[in-house]
Amino acid sequence: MSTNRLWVSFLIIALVEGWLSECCWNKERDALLYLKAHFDSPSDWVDGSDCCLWENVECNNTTRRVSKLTLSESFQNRYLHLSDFHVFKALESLDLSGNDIAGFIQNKGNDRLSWPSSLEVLDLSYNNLRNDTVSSFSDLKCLKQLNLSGNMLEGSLNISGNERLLWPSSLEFLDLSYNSLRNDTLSSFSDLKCLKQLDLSGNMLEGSLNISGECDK
Ligand SMILES: *[C@@H]1O[C@H](CO)[C@@H](O)[C@H](O)[C@H]1NC(C)=O
Ligand SMILES: *[C@@H]1O[C@H](CO)[C@@H](O)[C@H](O)[C@H]1NC(C)=O
Ligand SMILES: *[C@@H]1O[C@H](CO)[C@@H](O)[C@H](O)[C@H]1NC(C)=O
Ligand SMILES: *[C@@H]1O[C@H](CO)[C@@H](O)[C@H](O)[C@H]1NC(C)=O
Ligand SMILES: *[C@@H]1O[C@H](CO)[C@@H](O)[C@H](O)[C@H]1NC(C)=O
Ligand SMILES: *[C@@H]1O[C@H](CO)[C@@H](O)[C@H](O)[C@H]1NC(C)=O
Ligand SMILES: CC(=O)N[C@H]1CO[C@H](CO)[C@@H](O)[C@@H]1O
Repeated sequence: MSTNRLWVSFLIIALVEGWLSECCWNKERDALLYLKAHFDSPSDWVDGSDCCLWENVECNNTTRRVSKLTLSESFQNRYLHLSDFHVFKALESLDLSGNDIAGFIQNKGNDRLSWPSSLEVLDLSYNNLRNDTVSSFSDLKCLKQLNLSGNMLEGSLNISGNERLLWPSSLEFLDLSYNSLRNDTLSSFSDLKCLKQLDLSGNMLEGSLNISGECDK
């Protein structure tokens, strides 16, 4: 009798602590449900279920934290609140392509625009981003792939006055195709020591493009 009672108490505690259910983190599920209000998210995003099993969500098998999120062609607003993504501390890959996003907003209290610092792959292709949004990527120390193809980046990407544009130095793949960049953008790539692939097709590059320095690395 008392053994049974002990066993039942153990079961209850185990369930409450989540030991027996391999579930995703509550905080991350709540954040996904919050995002659902702004994106046309898949219908299997429902409260109470394991968000690691949801469509367009992938988790790390060990930590059960969200590691990959696809929210393409589904955003309903023009401006994205970056703070909505802060809870995803282990997010490595984020696909926000084709969403008509015009810019990013940080909630009050933070003066800088910041993405989850764990990001390695960020796809923002086919949005309406202008060149002043590019500075928000400079703090991403792990970013390897950045896709900004098909946006409204123009000119030299010179952010404000003399401020020099800093791309994350970890970048390996940078896609800037189908924007309106001029050839003086090229000087901003000189610090990219890990760059393996750069796509500048469909821009307004003209004149003599002396990029021998980039290729020698
Ligand atoms: C899962 O997370 C652990 C701990 O952060 C990490 O060591 C591991 O590389 C991750 N696995 C994958 C497949 O990313
Ligand atoms: C996680 O585990 C599932 C099932 O075992 C497997 O299909 C998937 O590839 C694993 N994911 C990662 C990132 O290792
Ligand atoms: C960037 O996105 C475009 C369109 O979504 C795609 O065609 C292209 O292959 C992507 N580039 C990279 C480097 O993944
Ligand atoms: C950025 O703009 C400033 C002032 O307009 C100019 O002096 C500087 O050369 C520009 N830098 C680049 C890399 O184009
Ligand atoms: C960019 O294009 C202009 C106009 O054709 C040319 O004068 C200039 O030398 C070019 N700059 C570079 C860095 O190639
Ligand atoms: C390209 O730039 C390098 C370094 O600035 C210079 O040594 C080289 O002569 C230039 N090549 C051409 C074709 O202008
Ligand atoms: C230096 C540069 O190219 N700046 C441009 C950034 O984008 C704004 C708005 O599109 C342009 O007015 C600037 O000329």
